[in-house]
Amino acid sequence: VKSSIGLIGLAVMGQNLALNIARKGYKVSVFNRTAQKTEEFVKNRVKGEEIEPHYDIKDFVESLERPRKIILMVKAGKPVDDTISQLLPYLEPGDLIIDGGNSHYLDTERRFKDLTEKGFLFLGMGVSGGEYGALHGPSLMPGGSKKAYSLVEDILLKIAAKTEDGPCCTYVGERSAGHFVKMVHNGIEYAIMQSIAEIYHIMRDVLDLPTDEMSDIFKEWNSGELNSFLVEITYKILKRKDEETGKPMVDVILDRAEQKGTGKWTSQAALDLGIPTPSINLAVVERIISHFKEERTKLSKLYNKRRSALQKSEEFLKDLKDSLFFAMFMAFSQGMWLISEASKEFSYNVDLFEVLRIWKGGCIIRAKLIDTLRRYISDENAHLLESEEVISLLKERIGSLKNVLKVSIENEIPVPVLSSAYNYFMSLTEERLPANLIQAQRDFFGAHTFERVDKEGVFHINWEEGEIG
Ligand code: NBP
Repeated sequence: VKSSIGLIGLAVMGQNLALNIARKGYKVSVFNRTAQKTEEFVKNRVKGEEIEPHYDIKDFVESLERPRKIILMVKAGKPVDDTISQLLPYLEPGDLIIDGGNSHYLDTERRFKDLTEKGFLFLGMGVSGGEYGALHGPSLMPGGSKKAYSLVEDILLKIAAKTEDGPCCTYVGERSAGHFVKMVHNGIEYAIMQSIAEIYHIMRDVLDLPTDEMSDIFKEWNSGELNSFLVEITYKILKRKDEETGKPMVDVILDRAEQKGTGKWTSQAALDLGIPTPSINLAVVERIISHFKEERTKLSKLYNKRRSALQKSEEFLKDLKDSLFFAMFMAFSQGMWLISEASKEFSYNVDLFEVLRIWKGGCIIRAKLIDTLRRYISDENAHLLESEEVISLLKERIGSLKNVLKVSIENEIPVPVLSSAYNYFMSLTEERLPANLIQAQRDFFGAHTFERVDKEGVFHINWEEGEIG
């Protein structure tokens, strides 16, 4: 019997996705560049699931039902192109390749065009939820063509995470829309992680709280409006002790954060499209700064920080909680606005309401807040700031955020993402920004012209001539 689907790439994600698909009743053929990984996978993890290992790419392709459907879970970049080149000689027009890795959307755009011209079908599919999600139900963000999606829709809906609003999978949009949306998902993830980290920093270095107590606080927050996967793992992380030293695990982990590029790509895309995503940008920058551990250590001795311990109080804990809510909201606001703009610019035809629905389960940024966002999202209100409920939610919390920023500044704690949320909000809600002065400066040194507030037209004056004072 031929397999319903094939999967190439048996690292953590591929193994778990193959098991997930097989457990939903589909026969799966698998292949991996290094044969030993395939052998180990079959020996150690396949327990009765209908998974057929292959050690030759031609045999692998021939084991599949027509039209063939092949998921790639290989490392993003060149490995995807290499794997596609190896496959093509054995495929027939109408066969479908699905790239489930974190590919850059411009690579997906190129591959989509190339494969479509050759008569093949292609989906660029974002997969979120890490290894647990891949096995038990990820959030799936496939983009490409509706025709390609319809070939695998039944499988994808079955393996995706489920919420009361249905499976966390939908046809996201044309061509590279799926990978674009997955990239922004990760950008939002960066901003929320950094916001949580900044709150933790204040708890640790201003409130002087023991990690167990911080854990209890995050746990309590997770039972309310901040309920989310990232807050949940935070309280679990803070509870964990190092087996060797007995110290809290976070205290023995080096403060240097790595990245694989999706946050940076989100910022790059946002700058190219002209959409403000300062919280995402600064979350990327802060990971970069974290890398300079030696410099930070040296400089910290040259500039002693002024810190005065603040007594923990219910009021200040509420300020922290409300600030985190505010920052989380702004991360989504920036991300959704970016997706909306990309959808227009690249004719993706993305349904923002559906994107939020498939982020409700399975993925890293799943959060209770998404239900609120879904009530108000639209192309006209993609940044989500215009509904009455949101206006009062934000107005009620701005005082808390100001207080947290004040305490951070007084205690010389860096809070780039919390303050970016504040400044993004304050700039967007300011009728008259000082950009008139910038336009004057541009006209002064570069004759870039300016518009006037009192009449139509484009103007330029010779700034060196005429009256001064
Ligand atoms: P990796 O990203 O570590 O990729 C390892 C796989 O790529 C192995 O199967 C490896 O084969 C294969 N590969 C490489 Br490396 N170079 C290759 C080449 N030139 N030709 C063919 N195959 C090649 O695995 P992962 O962490 O499971 O992630 C898979 C994809 O899913 C990535 O794009 C990742 O960004 C994305 N993703 C990961 C997560 C996560 O939590 N890890 C979450 C969401 C998305 P080999 O065994 O022969 O070396």
